[in-house]
Amino acid sequence: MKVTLFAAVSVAISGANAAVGMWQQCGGINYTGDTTCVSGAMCYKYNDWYFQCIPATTTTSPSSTRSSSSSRQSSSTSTRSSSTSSRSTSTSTRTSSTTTTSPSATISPLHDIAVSKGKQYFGVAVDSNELANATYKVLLDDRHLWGQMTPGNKMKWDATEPSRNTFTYSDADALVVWAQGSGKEIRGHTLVWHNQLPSWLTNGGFNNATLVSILQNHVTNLVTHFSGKVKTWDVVNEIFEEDGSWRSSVFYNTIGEYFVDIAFRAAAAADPNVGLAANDYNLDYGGSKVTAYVNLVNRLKSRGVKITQIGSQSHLIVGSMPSYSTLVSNYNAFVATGVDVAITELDIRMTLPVTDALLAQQRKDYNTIIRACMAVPRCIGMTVWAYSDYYSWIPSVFSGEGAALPFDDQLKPKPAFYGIVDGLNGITN
Ligand SMILES: *[C@@H]1O[C@H](CO)[C@@H](O)[C@H](O)[C@H]1NC(C)=O
Ligand SMILES: *[C@@H]1O[C@H](CO)[C@@H](O)[C@H](O)[C@H]1NC(C)=O
Ligand SMILES: CC(=O)N[C@H]1CO[C@H](CO)[C@@H](O)[C@@H]1O
Repeated sequence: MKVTLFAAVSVAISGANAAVGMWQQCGGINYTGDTTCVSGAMCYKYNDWYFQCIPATTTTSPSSTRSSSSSRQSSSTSTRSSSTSSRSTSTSTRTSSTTTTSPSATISPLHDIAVSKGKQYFGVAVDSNELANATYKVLLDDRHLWGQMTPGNKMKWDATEPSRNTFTYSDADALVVWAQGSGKEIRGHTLVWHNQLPSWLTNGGFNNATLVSILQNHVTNLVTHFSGKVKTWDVVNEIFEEDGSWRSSVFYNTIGEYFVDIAFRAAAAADPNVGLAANDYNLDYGGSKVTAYVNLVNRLKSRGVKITQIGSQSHLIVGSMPSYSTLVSNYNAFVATGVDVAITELDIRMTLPVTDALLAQQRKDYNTIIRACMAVPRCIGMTVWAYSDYYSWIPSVFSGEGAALPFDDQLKPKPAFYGIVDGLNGITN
């Protein structure tokens, strides 16, 4: 997709009769409302069709790059915000009214921008139920927005080997077929994790030799099945505690730390071309957990075990972010061991209810981590853990928290989305 750069942007600083609230629309073709923002805000032109009140103190350069758009951001936005229950109706209206352009043409193409700046992809986690939602799928299908997908659950052990040596791939295969059809590379997630294991495995009481063969069989089966389709596997997931010690799991408790070597070796043998990652959360703040992974990579390499990437999940909290320099230094610590790094499960949650101040902070926080990845050449890509708050895992796991993703539950881009766009373009919010 062609990305048109706006050299000049209309900016109207708020006056005494300010009327439009922060983050609300203040201009654009077909927009008929007030064009003056509340005090402290300025009316910022995202494209010909959509101007929004953003903090006047923002350091965003007015010359920031935006994707060109020629469709109906203003009309679709107002339609969308009008009613929750009419979502599907408004979407079909929107779709049918934009016969000459993609329905998502007003949304900056994150993947295309990331690639144009030297990254491999900008991606999104997906689950089977989301593919059944035609409304959600419109943006999900967009290969310019998302060029990579990670299955949220369907490649995990409980989904793929529900009873011993019986492998079920139909759900995962459907996700793979869809991803390939919509121009997305695939991250396999995940071969070995202490959670979402079938009970035959956790309660089996297997001795070391038997569990080693079960582990090898599982890894070999999955990697072989998806060979040529999965680009990189999360071979192990969340194997360390916060203090860098080994996490208790059926694998560690029975086999010892060599379960990691065994899994990586089996994966490499099954597909010599696939990328092999260790993935974890809370790698954003530095400290013992980062050191544990740096040491792990060095140990694996010293034993001749192939590992190509550290995945930093980055499930983060609005206003509690690591600094830009901490993020960059963590990524560089991984890269120094000879592996790539990727941001694999990004979301930045807030304590509900949503406020303008939290949305503004969330924009800055997304912007910070995206800029950090952009600053490290071997930070190869970024993946959000679903794109809309409607499908976020956060509210079900963190009581009273949510709104963690760049689109709201009506699929309207939030300030965070524009923070990502700016971050990809190296612009500080
Ligand atoms: C589909 O997704 C939209 C927005 O994410 C949501 O409003 C709608 O309720 C979903 N539909 C179903 C059937 O889940
Ligand atoms: C289990 O077996 C593996 C493979 O032979 C070995 O590397 C590991 O040390 C053994 N673990 C224990 C606890 O004996
Ligand atoms: C609903 C509406 O007013 N649509 C108009 C939006 O702007 C275009 C281009 O100026 C017009 O052609 C539409 O009629």
